[in-house]
Amino acid sequence: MTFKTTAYLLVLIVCCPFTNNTVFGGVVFDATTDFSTASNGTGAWRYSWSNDTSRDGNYELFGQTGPLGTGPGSGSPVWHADAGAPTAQRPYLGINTTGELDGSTWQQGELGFHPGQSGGGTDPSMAILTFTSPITGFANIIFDIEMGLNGNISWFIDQNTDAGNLASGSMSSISETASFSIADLWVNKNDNLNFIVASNGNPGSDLVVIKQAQIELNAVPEPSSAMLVIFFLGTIGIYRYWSESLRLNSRLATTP
Ligand SMILES: [Ca+2]
Ligand SMILES: [Ca+2]
Repeated sequence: MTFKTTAYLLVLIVCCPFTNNTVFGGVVFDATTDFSTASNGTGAWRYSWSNDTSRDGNYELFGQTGPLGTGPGSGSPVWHADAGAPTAQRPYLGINTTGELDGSTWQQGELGFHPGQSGGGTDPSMAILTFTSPITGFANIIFDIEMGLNGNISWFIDQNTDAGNLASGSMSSISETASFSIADLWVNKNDNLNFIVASNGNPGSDLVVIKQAQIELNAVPEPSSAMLVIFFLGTIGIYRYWSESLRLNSRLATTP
């Protein structure tokens, strides 16, 4: 076997494993349209809370659903922390389905969350909207929030824990807004992107409305496209080499 043939065969061997990769890219996840009170903990989005303000990435899933007991969005089915009807002073997260405003800017159809106070006490607490990446790749994130009441909150966007903080800020008056966007953020499969609202002191009137929370995921650029080109060039090369050899052989055979 000549050097040329060996080289072509090596190209084929290297390229073949890359041609079966599944293409997964450009998929958009939207926290509002994807929201569900059917289950928590199995989908791309999860809804959690914390009894303290440690952003350690270890948060308690909301285990209860029920109609919000009082205040803006009253009557809307929300995820919350306690058995029984949720009160407005405890952590909750859900969509305003009733259109009840009660002095807030939380419109019908919008996702809102409230950090509340710690269970059985008055210490600050947190509400957390988590997106878990189903793939390794790049994420484009758009996140817009608005203060729904005259509370005082701090917010954070962490990749897994506070060590991976991407952005933070605070809001202290109704209708105040905050925005965050990032392009091509590297995420590993099962990385958690945590959108956190903390009560920042007094838990009263800490309603935060999510105007937009979208994540577009793009898989790592597939080696298959580039490798397929090399694969086909290699195949053509082998064919040409083989046909040239045949021609040469037949010429030699007919040479007296
Ligand atoms: Ca914790
Ligand atoms: Ca507060």
